[in-house]
This record gives sequence, C-alpha cells and structure tokens, in this order.
Amino acid sequence: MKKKIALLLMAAMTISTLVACGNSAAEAPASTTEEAPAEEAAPEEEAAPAEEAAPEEEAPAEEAAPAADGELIKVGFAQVGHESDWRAANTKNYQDTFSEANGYELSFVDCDNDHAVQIETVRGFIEQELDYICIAPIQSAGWDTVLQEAQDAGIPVLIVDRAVDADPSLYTTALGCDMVAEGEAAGNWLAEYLNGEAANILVIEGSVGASATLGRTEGFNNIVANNSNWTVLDSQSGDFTQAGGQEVMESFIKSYSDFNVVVCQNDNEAYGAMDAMDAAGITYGVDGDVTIISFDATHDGLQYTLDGKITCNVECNPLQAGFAEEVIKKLEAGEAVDAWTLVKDEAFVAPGIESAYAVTMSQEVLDGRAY
Ligand code: GYE
Repeated sequence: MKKKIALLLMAAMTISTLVACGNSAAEAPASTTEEAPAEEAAPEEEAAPAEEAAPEEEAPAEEAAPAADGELIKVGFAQVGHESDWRAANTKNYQDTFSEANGYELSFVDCDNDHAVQIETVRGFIEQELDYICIAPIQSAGWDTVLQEAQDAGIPVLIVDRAVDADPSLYTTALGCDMVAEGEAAGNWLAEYLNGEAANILVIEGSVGASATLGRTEGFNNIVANNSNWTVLDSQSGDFTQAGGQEVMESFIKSYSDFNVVVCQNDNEAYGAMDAMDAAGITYGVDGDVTIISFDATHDGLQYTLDGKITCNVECNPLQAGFAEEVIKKLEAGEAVDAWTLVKDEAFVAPGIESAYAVTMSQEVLDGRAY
C-alpha cells in the first residue's frame, strides 16, 4: 500500500493491538466513556494477541506475510465492545487471523458499545494512515461523514459483522450474517413447533440501533404477521448482555403473567432471562411452560439447547475474520472484491425435535463447536 512510511521501524517496535476485553462476557468491565478503550493498557494476564499467535516454531513473519514486499499490512479494527460471548469469539478470531506471524499489524480497539468512541477510533485509524480499516458498527446510523473521510484518505473500509445505513459507494465491502433471515428462521421454526397453538411472546432485543437487533426483530415480526394467534406482548432491549437480559426479564415477569414464548436476541441475554425465570419459579425449555428462542449458538448456548433449556438457537457464526482477510488479500493483489459476503449460519433445536428449519442438537454437534 502507498502509505508505508517508516514501516520497517514501526514493524520492529510497535504492537499497537490493545485488548480491553476479557475472554468471557462475565468478566467485562463496566462501561465508562472516560476509560476510552484506546488508552487502556492490556490487562496483565492477557498476552498481546500477536505474541500469542506467533509461537517460536511458526514461520517467521517475513515468510508468512501476504504483502509482496514482506512488510506488515496495517489493519485497524474498530470492534463493538465485549458485551457477549459471541463478541469475545469474534475478537479472538480477528486477533488470531491478523497476527504478525500472518503478516499483519493489527490495531484493535474495543469501542465499549459507544458510537462516539467508535467514530473517533476510525478517525484515529485514518490519521495513523493504516492500510485497511475494519468496522463492526455498534449502530447502523451515523456513518456517512467518517466513511467519506476514509474514502478521501484512500483507505479501504470493510464493514464487518453488522451493517451500516450509509451509501455502499462510501465503503469497499461488507460482510456478515443475514440478520433478517435469522429472525425469520426463528419465527418459522416457532410456527412449525407450535403447530397452530397460540403464542404470547416476550422479546428481549439486542442493543438499540444495531443492525443485528433491527434485522432479527424485522425478520421475526415478518413471521408474527402471518400468525394471527400470536401476540408480541412486549419487546425491550437487553443490550446483548446477560445482566440486560436478566433485568428485562425481571421487569417482564412483574408486568405479564401469561406468556409462553421468550425470544432472546443473543445467548447472553438468554442466560440472564433463565436466571430471572429460575428466581421467579417459572419453568422453561422442552419440559417447561415457556419456550426460549435464542440467537448466536455459541458453545455455551448450544449446551443449553442440548440440555433442552433453550429450545431453538439460531446461529450467527462469529468466525468471520477469514472473510475479511480474503478481501484484503484480493485488494493487495489488485483484484476486484464483492460488494457483500454472506457468512452462512444454521439453526439448532433441542434433542427430540425434528425441524425443517433447524439441526437437531447432539453431543457430537456440540463437540464440533469451535467457539
Ligand atoms: O448476536 C451478539 C453480539 O452483531 C451478530 O452482537 C452480532 C451480535 C451478536 O453482541 O451476541
């Protein structure tokens, strides 16, 4: 790329990767804007990922580097935050993929679910004249100005995981799961499962304004509209966190006594919702009064599906960095890239349930889970 000023020196002395998140959402620090993640030092117990990914026996960076000239390719990643297990898996996947051993210098910033921090992070990447910028947008609105700035600076931008509302001509490519299709899969499975039975549904949404939330809500509501005996009693944001899921479920339990379906827009919210129902003596799962649907299908989420607690779990695969790397390799080679790459996913249901929309869960499926 054209902006390789003093790169050799920087490659030798810099690991700009910053880690502001733990491996588990449960360890997540409280969110404060003062603690802008860019300034946080990596916690001591966490080795910088570039070091993790480069054990001594591996080929030296020069040999593995995709850049023709052997220089490290500078990639900035403005990550959403550390709200969920899905996010932790996604972060690790980026850090493993964009390692020094693989030929990259990754500037990773955990934006702590703060849109303003994320915009400023991208501006920082532009000022640092990075070669590529990956953005997992916290919210879909409000991107035009900074995307224009990146374009004016000639830096390719990859919109990853979630989508933006901006004109696609303002960024190079986008990749991720189809959130509307995920919501529809959940709805279609529920219709098949209930087989005409009425549903009083409570929805714990993800973070407000996130495309993952908007898409899953839209998709699910498309199916609700086809089922005249389904009612969505309430729909509130649990911010994609376990604490948020618990809080929203506790307030639902106070307000509604007659519900038989709870839709949680990610696994962590489902864990919180289960805690709230346990505390209130409400039974759930294949043998209980309430059917829980979740999204993400992370390892722990699928364990609950195998155990019959989360009856249906709609996957969103967090291992997406390889798709981003493929785009970057093509751009490095001067090749054209697709405007959009779909990361495919599937749904899973508890043992004993056969579905046209989902795979029946087994120990084998769980064992094969990489995240
Ligand atoms: O479902 C949730 C995470 O954007 C698909 O964000 C992602 C969502 C995922 O916090 O767990």
